[in-house]
Amino acid sequence: MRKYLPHLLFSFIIFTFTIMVSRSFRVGQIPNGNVNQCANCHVSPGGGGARTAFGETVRTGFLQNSNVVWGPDLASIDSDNDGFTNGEELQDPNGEWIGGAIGNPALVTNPGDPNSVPNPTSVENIGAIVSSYKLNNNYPNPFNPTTNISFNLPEASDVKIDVFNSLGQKVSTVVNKAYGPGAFSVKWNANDDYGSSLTSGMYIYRMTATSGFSGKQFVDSRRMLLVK
Ligand SMILES: [Ca+2]
Ligand SMILES: [Ca+2]
Repeated sequence: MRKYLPHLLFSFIIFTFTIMVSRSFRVGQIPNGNVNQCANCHVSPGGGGARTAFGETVRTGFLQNSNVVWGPDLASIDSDNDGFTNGEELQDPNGEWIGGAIGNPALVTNPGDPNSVPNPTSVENIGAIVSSYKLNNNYPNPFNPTTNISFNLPEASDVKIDVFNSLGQKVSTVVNKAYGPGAFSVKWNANDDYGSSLTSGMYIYRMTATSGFSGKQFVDSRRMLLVK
């Protein structure tokens, strides 16, 4: 037995080395992969074993010769079903990354962990011409953990949307910036201003829009229900 020992030891070292190299190798095959390291794809932060939802997506459809095929297709999937695509979570929403630095690493979240979601929210212009101010019902509602809040601005305005809990305490500022005229949709992930997820309950969101021209103010608020 003893004469096999060096042999076994040698095989073990090669095996471990191969695993380490292949893992760190793959971490470098997705944008900002170094932020979450092995935890992007594996439940155990040290890597190996059971895969996260993102790891499963990669394993079942985006490996070529053991290399990760990053691109618009993988970027557009929301593997962990938290309301944000893999690309949004890894700071490359369109899947354009081909190596090197991209986006803001400080805003990267884990595409394999539904409890790791971007904060602050993303806002998109949904491209309609509108004639009056309006705050719409959030969708979906009830929601868990993300919902969309949409609003109309007939002219350029400073927009602030705050969320209050049932005690009337402000828990989150969803947006606070200037917009041109149009229809917009904001994704909110039920995190407070410190990045902690809020508990189930009724929340109120309030929009204050101040016209950049006349200074005229539009204020409206609505209720939404977070159910976990
Ligand atoms: Ca996601
Ligand atoms: Ca996530």
